[in-house]
Amino acid sequence: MNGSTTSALVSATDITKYQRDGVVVLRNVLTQNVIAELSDALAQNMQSPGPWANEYAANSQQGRFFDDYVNWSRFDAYKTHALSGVLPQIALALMQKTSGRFFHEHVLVKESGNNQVTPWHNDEPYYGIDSINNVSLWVPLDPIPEKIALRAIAGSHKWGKKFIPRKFVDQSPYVASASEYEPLPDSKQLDVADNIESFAAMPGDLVAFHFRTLHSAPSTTNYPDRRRVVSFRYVDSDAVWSTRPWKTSPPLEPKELKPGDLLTDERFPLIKTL
Ligand SMILES: O=C(O)CCC(=O)C(=O)O
Repeated sequence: MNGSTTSALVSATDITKYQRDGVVVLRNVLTQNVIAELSDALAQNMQSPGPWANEYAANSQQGRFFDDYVNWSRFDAYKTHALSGVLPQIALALMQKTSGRFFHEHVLVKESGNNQVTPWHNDEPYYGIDSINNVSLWVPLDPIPEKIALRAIAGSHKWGKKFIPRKFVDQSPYVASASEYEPLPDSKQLDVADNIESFAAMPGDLVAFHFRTLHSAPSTTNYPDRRRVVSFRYVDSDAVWSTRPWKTSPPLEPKELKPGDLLTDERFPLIKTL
């Protein structure tokens, strides 16, 4: 059997929407207990950043934009909720698979008064893996009103284009040109693209999006609170190790893996339907 069954968490309509649009919001799928555990882990993570943590705030006059990733083996709550409970089951249901792998978690914290827009981008060109069937589960730990909501261009995962990634710190492209890749369209053009969906959300909700789906998020310049998010990223069992014409993000070492190898490596734990 290929597909997993639908559940109270993910309806057939959600799965159809995800596969058609490459993005869907799921409401009230995480308990406040899970949110509290992830919030504690994130606080510890900010106290003890990993080697690949970043601060994107341009100067000390504004709130932080902190991000970090691949810390799940250091913080139990990340690991527990990445590998058991509802998140892997939601990922498998959306991918319509009975097994897959956890890729990594990524935390993104914008404090009040941060002027950094998360630029329009899709995630696939940053990653050192190739995967057709995958999903990121963007889990907000704070209320996300419309003015700071994640935006996504529905259907962009099927555009069949490979975009040169942008640096979050200044929105510049990683490289001027690269074979098979093209520059991202201008942000102002994407801001008015057809099919933009915007996801105001509450803790307990999540936004699921495909690695090829273009997405962005506003700054918190005039927003009075912080905005904490953990994105949990999953792939199906067909995902393979790959290279890019630039340093990948996260900058994982190949170790034993060669391009084209399945991700049979303890860094990418297996997930299965219950
Ligand atoms: O939360 C954000 O600002 C962006 C999130 C994002 O780019 C991601 O999770 O891939």
